[in-house]
Amino acid sequence: MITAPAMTFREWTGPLTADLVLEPAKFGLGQVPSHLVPDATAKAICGFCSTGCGLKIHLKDGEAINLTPDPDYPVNFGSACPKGWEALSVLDAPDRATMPLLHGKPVDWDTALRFFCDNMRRILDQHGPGAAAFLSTGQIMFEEMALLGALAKFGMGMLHGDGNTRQCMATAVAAYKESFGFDAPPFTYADFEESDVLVFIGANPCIAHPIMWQRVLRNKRSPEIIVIDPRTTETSMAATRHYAIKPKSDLALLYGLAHLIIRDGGLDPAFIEAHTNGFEEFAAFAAGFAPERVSAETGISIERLIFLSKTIISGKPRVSFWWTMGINQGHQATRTAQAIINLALMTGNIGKPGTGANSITGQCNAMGSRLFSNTTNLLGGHDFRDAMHREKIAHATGIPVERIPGQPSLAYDQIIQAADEGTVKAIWFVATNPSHSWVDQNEMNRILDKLDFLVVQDMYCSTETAKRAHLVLPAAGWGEKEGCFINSERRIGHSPKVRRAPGQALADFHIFRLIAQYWGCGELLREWSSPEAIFRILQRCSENQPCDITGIHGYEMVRQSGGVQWPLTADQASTFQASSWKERRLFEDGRFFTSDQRAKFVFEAPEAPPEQCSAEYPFILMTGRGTSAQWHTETRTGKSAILEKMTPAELMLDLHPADAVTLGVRDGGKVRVVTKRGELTTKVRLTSCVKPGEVYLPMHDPRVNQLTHASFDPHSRQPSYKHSAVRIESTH
Ligand SMILES: Nc1nc2c(c(=O)[nH]1)N[C@H]1C(S)=C(S)[C@@H](COP(=O)(O)OP(=O)(O)OC[C@H]3O[C@@H](n4cnc5c(=O)[nH]c(N)nc54)[C@H](O)[C@@H]3O)O[C@H]1N2
Ligand SMILES: Nc1nc2c(c(=O)[nH]1)N[C@H]1C(S)=C(S)[C@@H](COP(=O)(O)OP(=O)(O)OC[C@H]3O[C@@H](n4cnc5c(=O)[nH]c(N)nc54)[C@H](O)[C@@H]3O)O[C@H]1N2
Ligand code: SF4
Ligand SMILES: [Mo]
Repeated sequence: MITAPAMTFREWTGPLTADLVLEPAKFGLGQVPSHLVPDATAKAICGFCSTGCGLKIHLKDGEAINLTPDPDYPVNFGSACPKGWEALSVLDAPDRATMPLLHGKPVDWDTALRFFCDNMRRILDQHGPGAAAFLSTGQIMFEEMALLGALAKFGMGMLHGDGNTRQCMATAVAAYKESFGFDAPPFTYADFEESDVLVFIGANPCIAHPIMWQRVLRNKRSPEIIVIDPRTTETSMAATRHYAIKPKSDLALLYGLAHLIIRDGGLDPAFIEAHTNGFEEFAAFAAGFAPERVSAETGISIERLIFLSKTIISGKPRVSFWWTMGINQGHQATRTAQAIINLALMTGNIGKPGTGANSITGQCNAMGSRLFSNTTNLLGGHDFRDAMHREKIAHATGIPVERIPGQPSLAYDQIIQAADEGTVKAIWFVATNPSHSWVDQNEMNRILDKLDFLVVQDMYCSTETAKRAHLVLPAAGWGEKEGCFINSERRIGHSPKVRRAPGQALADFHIFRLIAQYWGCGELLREWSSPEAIFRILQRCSENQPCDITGIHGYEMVRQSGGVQWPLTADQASTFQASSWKERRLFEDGRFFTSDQRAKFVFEAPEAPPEQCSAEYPFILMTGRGTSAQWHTETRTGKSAILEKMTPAELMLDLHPADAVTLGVRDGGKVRVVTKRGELTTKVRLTSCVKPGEVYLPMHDPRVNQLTHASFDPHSRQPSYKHSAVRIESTH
């Protein structure tokens, strides 16, 4: 039975997502304009979140006229969230970039490309390969990401490139690599349905992944659903238990649970013995996390801690752990993600239906970026520093090995720091809007304004970053170009071109090809001639890696089979049956990707977050998603009239009523939110969904990151967006 999650949220005053999921017609969605009748249907994958829903695009004379969710796609079975339903309408917006803009003035492509190449070449020639960088995205097709990475690094000779996935998935990548030996999220969405206990930690899928939440609602095992989140969220209201943890105390909680599981006999000794390393040391370390200490550090009572560990122990027998940005964005994020992995390993909850230590990805192609963006890793999850890997990739791509750099790029924050120091002089942003979304925004914008050359390649010319750019390259968006995405469960899906891009906007793929031509490295990338040709090159790059996809017979197989989860080796392909291979998880044989095939227990002592409350800044500000109708910096979702109706009219700070009394603030009143870095004025919503001393702002307002404190996990270099000290002042 499907129930409506948002409706259980009594204090929720916004639009009801669930209404739209269940009754789209009420909102005028999915209806064919009366003067048009579709003559064909194309199958696509949604280009917003990492759920990767299948959409049917209805065509008239080869052009899209509307869409409906695909009932046959093994991800969403006919449902879509508001963003998916509105994916076509956001393409028609008056601020679409239709011409290249040079210093804000329209120019033709020839002028733009010459200007791009002249400036990049001058900077690289004068200052060396580290002087220019690209920053890409989890939101274009992975064939395009790979072409960008190959063009910039192998063709143009740039050393540094990273992406917005640093803001998002870097922690999960670092955690999995060290614990499992490869960046390998093990789950499949069927695990939502096959679990007895689902533990969501720092994740709010009712808002951020609504169709994954629909999969949870299909679970027929009467599961215990546990949400660990400092706030009372839509997801926690729909769960069976909510643990309103003190912000950023997850590490203590997770070690405390390990302590209790060991104490109360909840281990799976056979699994630990056969498939892991380092448990003895971890057990000795966890002995220091007795419930008294953990209760004091997390704000959760000893009774509730014991209940939680008992629930995991008696998981009847399947327990799955799911995490997102509440974990990935933190000052000790990698160790926290690994503390979740440790719980799954010690209880043997991995590689079986309904189990796993499962990081949910964010953007439609975050997973594609992790494997194929050629930024942190060499194409296909390889290591730039490894000479054998460079040889292999040279062979697979036809690029001479001496053009492949022997060192990885700087991380995003290090590139920005280098720009501040003046060693990076040019940055090329593709499909990301960091003047809004990067942490400590005033500082970021100050540094961006110092650059000799700032290029933005985007669908819209009005983004905060595009407004600061010397050169804007107009890009086609989802639906206006073809290629593949990889969703959270490692499923590769294909998305076709179903309409023309406006004006002179071009697919990122074509922009990269043109730049290669103008730069003079077109011949080097000769084989990278179409998205599908690049797909074949990337298949070769994946050979013998955990993400081996050499068994896929081109786009046709991806389209016909409802997507293909990686890996699919040539051997596996001989037995591939689309019907019986709809859901696959990793580690069913207990063999991991480390050199001895054992998973590793990794741990470290918890430390206090770098920015603490003080008398001057007494509140903790958390940030994250607002509603299911809003996407990040709202360049796309802000353009739909329907989504606009589902979005609060203005920014609202969630504040506890007890704090409002002390501050003398009314519900709906205005306050100033002040940090050491900046301030903004906002309306207040009084709600006990936040605890006293804690406040929340959605990230979609362009001012919010003026407040956020820039601290970074040392292993993943992912920013911590969810812990800043603020002061609240009444404005009257
Ligand atoms: N509608 C919509 N959906 C989206 C997106 C969007 O912009 N809009 N973005 C997509 C992307 S790229 C991503 S990465 C995902 C993000 O998906 P989520 O991670 O689910 O979303 P967030 O709201 O950023 O954060 C999740 C929760 O972490 C909690 N949290 C904050 N601090 C802590 C803490 O210290 N500990 C714990 N345990 N929890 C904490 C917050 O209260 C919040 O409810 O969403 C994807 N889906
Ligand atoms: N305070 C706070 N800040 C956060 C977060 C948080 O929780 N709190 N979360 C962080 C996370 S997890 C993420 S992922 C980031 C997201 O941050 P951003 O990546 O900056 O967010 P988007 O708005 O998705 O930006 C994508 C840009 O690409 C453009 N675009 C879309 N499709 C295409 C295309 O096909 N081609 C081209 N060339 N352009 C295209 C869009 O118009 C948009 O300008 O934000 C981070 N920032
Ligand atoms: S849940 Fe994600 S993939 Fe599915 S329709 Fe919504 S935004 Fe698109
Ligand atoms: Mo993200």
